[in-house]
Amino acid sequence: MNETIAAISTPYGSGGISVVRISGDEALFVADRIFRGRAPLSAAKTHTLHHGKAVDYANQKIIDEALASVMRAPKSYTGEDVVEISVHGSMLSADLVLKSALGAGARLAQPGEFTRRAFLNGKIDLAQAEAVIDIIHSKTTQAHENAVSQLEGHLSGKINQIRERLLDVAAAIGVSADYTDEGFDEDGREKLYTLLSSCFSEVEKLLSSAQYGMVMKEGIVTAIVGSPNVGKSSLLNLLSGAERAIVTEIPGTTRDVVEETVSAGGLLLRLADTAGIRQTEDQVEKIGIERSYACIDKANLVILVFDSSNALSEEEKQLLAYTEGRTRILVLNKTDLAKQLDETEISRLAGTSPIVRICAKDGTGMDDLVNAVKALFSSGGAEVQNGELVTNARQTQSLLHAKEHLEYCLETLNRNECVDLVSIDLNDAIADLGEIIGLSVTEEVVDKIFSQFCVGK
Ligand SMILES: Nc1nc2c(ncn2[C@@H]2O[C@H](COP(=O)(O)OP(=O)(O)OP(=O)(O)O)[C@@H](O)[C@H]2O)c(=O)[nH]1
Ligand SMILES: [Mg+2]
Repeated sequence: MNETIAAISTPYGSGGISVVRISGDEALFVADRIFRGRAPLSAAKTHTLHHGKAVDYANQKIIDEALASVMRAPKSYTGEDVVEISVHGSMLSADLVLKSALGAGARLAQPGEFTRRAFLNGKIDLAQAEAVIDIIHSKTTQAHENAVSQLEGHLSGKINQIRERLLDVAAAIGVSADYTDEGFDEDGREKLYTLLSSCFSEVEKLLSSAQYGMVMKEGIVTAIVGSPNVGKSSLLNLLSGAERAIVTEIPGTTRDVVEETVSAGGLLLRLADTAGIRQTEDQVEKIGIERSYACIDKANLVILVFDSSNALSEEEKQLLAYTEGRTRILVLNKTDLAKQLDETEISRLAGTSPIVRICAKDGTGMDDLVNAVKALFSSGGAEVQNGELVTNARQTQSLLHAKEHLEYCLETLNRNECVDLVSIDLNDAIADLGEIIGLSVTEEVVDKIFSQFCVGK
């Protein structure tokens, strides 16, 4: 733990600057051996910047012009003494500075080791460490905003708040078991029940945000399906702003699944344009249609496209039946042409699914489509405040366990059983919430989380 570590913290390649980060008890000592400035860095005040030269420790040859920033423990990213040496954005300069630091007594940092030290030194909790990964990997403004807010501790604060209320309840039960024979009276039990059920609903609320949180971060897997020639590929091209898929007036143009990821209305759509569904004897088209169904089956969202200049076909009715109960949007395309589609019938078959009219030829109605997607996927997020959105599978799992244990607590109270019996499940729920912020996690879990980081972070 106290070994001094070093790594290149900027991406591999050429750029404006490259940064070599050094952290640990000996960071200033190592830095002094490889950096020549006006005065030794070990004499520098914390949070100061120094101009000088990075040198090769082995032969004292100048590597590059450099700036060194000094951040002393505990007010640094890792909580230890940290020196960051910036050189010109050349991979060679950065590599040489790193080698020099390793020669001068540092050891190469493992992936995520700087952030891991921040966690072990109590600078951030585990949910905040996960927010750091999310910031690095975020692909939409919304995911980014939520991750930043999580790093500030909003989710952790919420979890802590619930956990502390549960700890109070556990303490009250403990006291009653120690000092009284008869335990809680009717009034006391009722208070206990109210307290526990309010914690239960808080956990439930966080969980209800998780489904939305996950699609917000990972993207919405979206299948564009329908009969041949209705304009599925045209829609894909329009959404992606590029001629991604081949569009022709020949029905059955698309055979393979064409995938594209686009950002729309702050959400990430993982689009799959598929082969038009119809009866066919063509071997290749048949395989394509099988793949269309496979896409529907694994999608979070199905966009069913219809040609409004054609009447509804039997196959389209079957497709509507096949996708019933799925999160779907019905898109009526080609609104520039004379209408043949019976809209009363389609409204009836749509059930609660939204219907959007578009013209893929000129882009009319695209805002309505994006708004329909947003309306379907933002509701879970509306329940909680920004930064309290759960976007992580591990955290979701712990919340699920906490919810289960709290449910058992409430059942025990309902059965009028001895209050002592509540303790076991209550303590489990407290531990589950602790897992989220890293209070009760195994080394294995910690390893797994930090292995997702890159070297230098
Ligand atoms: N008038 C009009 N034509 C359109 C519109 N959208 C698409 N088309 C035309 O309809 C034809 C089929 O479009 P595609 O996007 O290839 O349709 P598809 O559903 O992908 O067809 P398959 O891949 O064969 O299943 C092309 O000639 C398009 O130019 C529209 O809004 N209005
Ligand atoms: Mg197509």
